[in-house]
Amino acid sequence: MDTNLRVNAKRLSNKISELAKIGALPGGGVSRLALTFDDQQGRNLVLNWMKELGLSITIDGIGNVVATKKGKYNMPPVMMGSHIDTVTVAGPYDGCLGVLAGLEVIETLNELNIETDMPLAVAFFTNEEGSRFQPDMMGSLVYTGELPLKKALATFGIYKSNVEDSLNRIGYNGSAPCGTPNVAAFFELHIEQGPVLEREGYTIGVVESVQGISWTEITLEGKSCHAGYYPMDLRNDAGFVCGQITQYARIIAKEIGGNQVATVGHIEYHPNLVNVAPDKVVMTVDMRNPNEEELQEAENKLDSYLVKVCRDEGIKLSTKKLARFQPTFFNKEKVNLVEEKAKELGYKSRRLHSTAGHDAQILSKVCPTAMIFIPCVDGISHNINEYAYEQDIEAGANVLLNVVLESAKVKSSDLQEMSV
Ligand code: HGY
Ligand code: MN
Ligand code: MN
Repeated sequence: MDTNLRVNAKRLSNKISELAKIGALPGGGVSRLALTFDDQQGRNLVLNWMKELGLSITIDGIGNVVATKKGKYNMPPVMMGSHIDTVTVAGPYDGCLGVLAGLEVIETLNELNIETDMPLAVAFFTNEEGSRFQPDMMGSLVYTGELPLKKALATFGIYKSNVEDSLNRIGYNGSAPCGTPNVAAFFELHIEQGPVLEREGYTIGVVESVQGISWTEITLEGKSCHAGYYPMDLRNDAGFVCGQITQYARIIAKEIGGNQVATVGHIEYHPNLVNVAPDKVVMTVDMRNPNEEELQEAENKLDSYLVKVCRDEGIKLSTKKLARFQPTFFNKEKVNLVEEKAKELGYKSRRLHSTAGHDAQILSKVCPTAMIFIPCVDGISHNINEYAYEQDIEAGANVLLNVVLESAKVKSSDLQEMSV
């Protein structure tokens, strides 16, 4: 007999659409870059929903918000969460689904008057995307103590303001301590952001791991010159080298093959004028691979190529690692629980690794962690046409609800231990 509980999918979908109105783009999609006023408005809305659910709320020094529902016993909570900051061409689901599904779980339990043994918490972490301030997963890195708060606050972003000023400006520089995580287990529901589940007809993705990530910022300094007359063989054209690197990123992915991916996503030319060969270019290369050795091979290929092309063109090279995460493997027992609950609930599921970075990969360092994926149409994300069907959202939230209920039970053996 299936004793699993179910969420109210309509209520969850309404919240997702409500939140997506904040930072809505004229042609569709959402833009709520971390620590902007749109992010502030999104935070305020979610905070209101947390208060309406009677949750006790803490905000820490990097702006992470944790909302807790009391349990029978006063002990670390089972936490659900993700992020509500977005890229500038986002859809309504990336990150927000995990946070709002967490609130839906709480609301369902409140309605049924269910108090779990262990407390439950719903969190959103600051600047998961890392688009404005690097590295990505900045808030959860500070929450778990992996990134010192001071260092994060001093980070300058692509708009030349730093995290501290931006956080103060939106009023989310909280007082709760950072770096002393208080979590019994962590679960993150997320859209797959890839085509596998949809293409193969699965409803639930049982995520076993997250691939390694390497973000490099490259600064190329040459000499500007008149685009018209200066002899080609005398030029130190930073733009030309930028083009070579952009193409070579794709060659690295092809040469290494397998799951290797690479892209140049950000380029700033100076002076960025039609008739001046650029004297300075700042660009980024994002490379990822579930296999750490292959990712290191990709980094080595890039590094030696940079030295060669800069020497050939007489360009001064400097590089900075913006983010570097090794492949992360989730807690086997929690991964099995996700698979078991998906099966009990009658959802077709398969195991897979995550190609995108997530807060869960950071929380997995401090507590047993697992992720639940649902399909997104054509696998697209970081794109205004990102879309997930309501029945898949419902399935993902139902699995989250029942996985968390199971995880929040205190075994009698633990009780004896606690009572001594
Ligand atoms: O880049 C990522 O994988 C994530 O969206 N921050
Ligand atoms: Mn995300
Ligand atoms: Mn994202």
